[in-house]
Amino acid sequence: MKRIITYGTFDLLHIGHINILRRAKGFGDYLIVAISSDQFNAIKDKQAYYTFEHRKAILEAVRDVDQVIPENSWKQKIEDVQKYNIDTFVMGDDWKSQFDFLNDYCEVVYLSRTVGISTSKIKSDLFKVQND
Ligand code: C2G
Repeated sequence: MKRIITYGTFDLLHIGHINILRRAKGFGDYLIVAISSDQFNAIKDKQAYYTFEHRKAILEAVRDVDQVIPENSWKQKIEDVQKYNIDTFVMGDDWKSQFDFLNDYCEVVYLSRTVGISTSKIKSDLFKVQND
């Protein structure tokens, strides 16, 4: 069984998230998603609309996702890859080369982002609609 892992905030789940999850699952049989805790989002300077618990429950309902774990630190990836016996690490290519150090532990794959959608775009578009 090939095991895949990916990381992110996954706030206000949208087609860009679904595309990367579906494509990541295509590399194997079991997909683990590490979602940023609310505390780690503060470190990433991201204010998620949904709490960690809600983002976790939403992702757990996504067909391609087999397990959701918390991401609490930038430093946990090597330990995660070993602990969960990961074959392939997948991220969107906005992170290209940032995680190449994982090549010593598993396959590292960067996939093209879905153009034209992001959580911040959703927030700013809704703000505009509200204020038109
Ligand atoms: N993504 C995508 N296309 C988009 C938007 C996002 O492919 N239009 C991908 C990102 O490249 C990432 C994943 O969806 O692989 C999750 O994106 P975010 O929730 O924005 O996660 P991020 O803040 O990039 O956190 O340790 C890694 C970090 O936790 C990644």
